[in-house]
Amino acid sequence: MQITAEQLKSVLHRQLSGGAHAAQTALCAALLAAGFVLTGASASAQTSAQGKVAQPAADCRSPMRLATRKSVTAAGDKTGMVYVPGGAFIMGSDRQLPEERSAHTVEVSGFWIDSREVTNAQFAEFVRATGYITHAERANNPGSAVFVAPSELPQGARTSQWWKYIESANWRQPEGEGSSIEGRERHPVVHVTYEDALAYANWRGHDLPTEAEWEYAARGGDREEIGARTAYDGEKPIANTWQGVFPVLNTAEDGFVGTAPVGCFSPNGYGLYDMIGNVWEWTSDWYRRGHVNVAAVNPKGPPGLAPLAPGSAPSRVIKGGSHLCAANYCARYRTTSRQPQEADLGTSHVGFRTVVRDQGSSTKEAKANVGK
Ligand SMILES: [Ca+2]
Repeated sequence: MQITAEQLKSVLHRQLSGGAHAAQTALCAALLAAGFVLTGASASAQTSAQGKVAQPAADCRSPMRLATRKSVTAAGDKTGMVYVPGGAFIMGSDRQLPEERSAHTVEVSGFWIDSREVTNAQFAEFVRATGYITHAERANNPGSAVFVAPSELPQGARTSQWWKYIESANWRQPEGEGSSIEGRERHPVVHVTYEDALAYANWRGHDLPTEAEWEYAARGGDREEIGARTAYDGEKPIANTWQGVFPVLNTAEDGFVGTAPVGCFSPNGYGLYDMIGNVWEWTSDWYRRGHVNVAAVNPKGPPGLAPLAPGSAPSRVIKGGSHLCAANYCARYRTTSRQPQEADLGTSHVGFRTVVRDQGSSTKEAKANVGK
């Protein structure tokens, strides 16, 4: 049976939900019969809709600015950061998912933010300098959550069907024992908890962004609710997300099955890469469902909250979506999207970037640094 790319896109555009399981099952059976390859923990490449092996974007493996960076050890060093001028914007959305409501006016002061997600190479430099041991590497509670594609389309949408807690998984070996980050030095570091991310940020003299700062930066200068950046320009992927049928079929039309090296897709209006897709990013806000509809200046989110589920840790807000977000599941690859993440749990699709609050930077300095 032949399935064309147009037919696949037609199905995806229906935004299949969990309630359309029969349709998903039929689609998967047809796609498998047509020669598609299922994703799997050991998969390194996928068969595309044309039957060819999907390859990363050609210019993405070449050395770029990161390779020529100075060593990042000086506290407050702004190498690799851009300045985002302060201003007001509409935070949240009344047109999307319930947790994004209510849209409200927020003003943020100017700040510096990493132009790219923190990489394995950068995190390794921090660990070498400090001897830091991440949550997932600690003897009292080792391990982290790893996405493992099921061999067939699961019933319902229970996350335990594709998330596996692997005791040997950590940032050094993202898929557990036997895996490594060799060749992934420029990929975003993953399996870092909030505490791990904050430790790295503090070592650089930086902080983690608030949700308001992150969302404002992700808009790239677009202050309104409508028109905020997403993962697609029409039908063309412009960020690393999941094309196909999550969690079993990853066609990788964007060139990447898992994480991508940072900076492989076009930057937003501030010169920031991968704000949408690749990995979710930690913010410092505690998670609550929805926004309070009150105008705010430099909001920091609610005070510490109770766990969302018994026995779990309180959750922070993560932003931007990841390589696992598909049209039929998650689909949170928008600037206003948000999700809770237990603060003490790392996963294979959550990373971070850092900020420096420097309200004294001049407009001239800001303009000079946009895109760097
Ligand atoms: Ca992808």
